[in-house]
Amino acid sequence: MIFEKELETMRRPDMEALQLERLRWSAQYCYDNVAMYRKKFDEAGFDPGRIRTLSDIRYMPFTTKTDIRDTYPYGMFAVPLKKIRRIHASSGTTGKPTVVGYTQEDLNMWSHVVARLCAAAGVTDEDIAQICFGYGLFTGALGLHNGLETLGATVIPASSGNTEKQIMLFKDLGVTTVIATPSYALYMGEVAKELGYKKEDFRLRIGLFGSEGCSNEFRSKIEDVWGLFATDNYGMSELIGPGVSGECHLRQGMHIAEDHFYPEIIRSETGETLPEGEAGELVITTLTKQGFPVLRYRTRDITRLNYEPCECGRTSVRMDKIMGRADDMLKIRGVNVFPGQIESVLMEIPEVGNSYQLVVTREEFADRLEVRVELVDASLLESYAELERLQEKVKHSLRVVLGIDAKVSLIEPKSIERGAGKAKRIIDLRK
Ligand code: DLL
Repeated sequence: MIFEKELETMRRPDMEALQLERLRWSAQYCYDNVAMYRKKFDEAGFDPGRIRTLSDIRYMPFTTKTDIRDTYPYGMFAVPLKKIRRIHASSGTTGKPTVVGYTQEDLNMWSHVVARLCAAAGVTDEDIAQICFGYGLFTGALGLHNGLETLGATVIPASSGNTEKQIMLFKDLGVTTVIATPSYALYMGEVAKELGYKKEDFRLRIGLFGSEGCSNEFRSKIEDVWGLFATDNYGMSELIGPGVSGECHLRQGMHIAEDHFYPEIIRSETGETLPEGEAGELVITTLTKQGFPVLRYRTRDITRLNYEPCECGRTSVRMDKIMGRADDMLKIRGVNVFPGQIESVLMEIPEVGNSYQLVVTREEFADRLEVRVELVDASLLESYAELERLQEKVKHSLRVVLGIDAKVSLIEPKSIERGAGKAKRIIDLRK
């Protein structure tokens, strides 16, 4: 089902005309209402009134996480606090969180874009959706919650954690749609199996996953354990939360809600705009947001854009799965690798379990990587010869597929701590 046909199937010239009109509005609005933007524009000699074409955006200064930090907590809000209906925040790994605010119009838009993506994945008003993201400052839970209600689905706000109860609810309430991080979805599947459930005990048919990377191989494991169809969904708090982009039922890239979010791809090192199809850092400009608008926000996420209309009928530009964060890219003896590629290799090896960690250290100016990966079966640990054989197999696959040499440590099943939110897979000891 297409939720907002007119907008989702718009011809490219019409979409560009709409975007240009909105870009001009958004740039002027930020200049008039946020001191930080006014200062940046003035310093760069950028006059928002002179935007004539979409490509003029390249003259506009970037916005970064540092700008948000420097104006903590409300310095980038463009309306008086009285008009802010909701505040969310993302837990910064260091220091203060990133605080974002929504007006009523922003909340309405958010619900709409999320409803669209849920519909694109195949969710309907007949579905019963259990939200296993943590409710709270994180945008995932309330974002999906309101979007699914807007679509007309029945929403169960289970929140994250208490895994056995989640599984009981899936079964007893006839849940058809699950919303979680991929790592938590697979973990719940492992627990359900241990408790003796079979996938036929459940009515789950669709999983809307996101908020962290998930290789196709990892996704197949989730689909197998639950017997469902999974889509990938992307967003970030600074932009709105979930709802920026997501896969339709054909899963040929994530459709961007382009009428509200204007995407560009740049080369991180230089800031130059890259042509269509090239991989680089995703930069997003919000076109309609009022409470916390961002202009040319550097997401640090690496992807690629495809403007070909999709066979599903939607004409919106699609982005590839996130290949990694600009900050996460590992350079192992000259070879660039993203953690997601390592995941793909690991998940193809049957003896390897579902959890892994990448420990990065720097010795003598070179990054060194240790891949710690759980075994499926603890009995392997008893046979030294078997263990060594498997270790060599994992090492070999990493070398053949990615061209890197890593230290491989095989560890007991369930020895890596499981969480209900985003999995912590990279331990960077370089800093
Ligand atoms: O994770 C928003 C969200 C919630 C998206 C629920 C989808 C579903 P933050 O907590 O601000 O917001 O984290 C944003 O998470 O910059 C990416 O690095 C990563 N991320 C989000 N979605 C994906 C995805 C939410 N589908 C950061 N694949 C982003 C890979 C993702 N990484």
